[in-house]
Amino acid sequence: MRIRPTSTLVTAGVLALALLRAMASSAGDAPAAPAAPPAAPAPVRATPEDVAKFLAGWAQAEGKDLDAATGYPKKVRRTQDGMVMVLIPAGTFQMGAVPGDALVRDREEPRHAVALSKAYYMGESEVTVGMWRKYAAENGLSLPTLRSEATDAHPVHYLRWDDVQGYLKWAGVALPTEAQWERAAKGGHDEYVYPWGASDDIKKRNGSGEGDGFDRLAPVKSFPPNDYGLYDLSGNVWEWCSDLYDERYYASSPSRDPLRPSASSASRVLRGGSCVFGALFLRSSGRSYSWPEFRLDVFIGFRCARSLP
Ligand SMILES: [Ca+2]
Ligand SMILES: [Ca+2]
Repeated sequence: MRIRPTSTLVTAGVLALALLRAMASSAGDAPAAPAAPPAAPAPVRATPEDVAKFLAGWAQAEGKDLDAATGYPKKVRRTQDGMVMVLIPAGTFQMGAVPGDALVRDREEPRHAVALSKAYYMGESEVTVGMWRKYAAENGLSLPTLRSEATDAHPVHYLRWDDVQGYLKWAGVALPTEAQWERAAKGGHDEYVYPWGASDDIKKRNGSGEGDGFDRLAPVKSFPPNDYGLYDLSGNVWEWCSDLYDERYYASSPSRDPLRPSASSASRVLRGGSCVFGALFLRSSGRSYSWPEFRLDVFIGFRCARSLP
């Protein structure tokens, strides 16, 4: 809006008055802070017996390092498929697009604080073809149609959300919630747009194009992990989450342990982009979706999670 010269002094006077009022207000009654999620209760450190009971039948400790807060192993290895899982701490993080991110979409806003009340194990990589081959053999199932470059070390792909439910039961795990996925991708850095930092880097992920060394799928762990020790959150294959997708969910989602409830035949969240996508979906806050009963895209896979009790 253009301000006419005759009104400039009046406008300046009004602005000065507003400024003085704001200063008086901040010196006295502070403006209300945005609502923060309630503080998570302090975790009770588990006994060795608790840990053994939790892991029985699906995983064992990988190494001797225990998490100081919970008493659980920092890493476990799943019994059925051999996948290593990393313990992600409970706590609060900022979910949604990082301020100043030029690629932000409405579905990633508003950015909001989310408290995850329980630590959880997250697969260090996408589930591989070799792991799925074992699952299929033990359960009399056929493999999905695989791309020609796929070896046992590549991520399994061309999977419907419905396809992975049997695998999850077999391996004793779950899909991550969308919040668990994003916290894991950010690696403890709320200000990171990508799992490794502020800007895209072809040395850190398998996205579209050959510049990163792979025209299509790459074997899992071909790129460096993020600060939580997790690989390929950005790119390679899309990863299913447990939540029902809702473009406007962030405007009303609970601040603690959000999980958009499941309903049959409704779209489900996909995260992380794939080897045929560019920066928009390779970002940690990028959100997409598909329907549970369709094979919409060749490059859809998954990784698994499991929350502490
Ligand atoms: Ca690539
Ligand atoms: Ca991925």
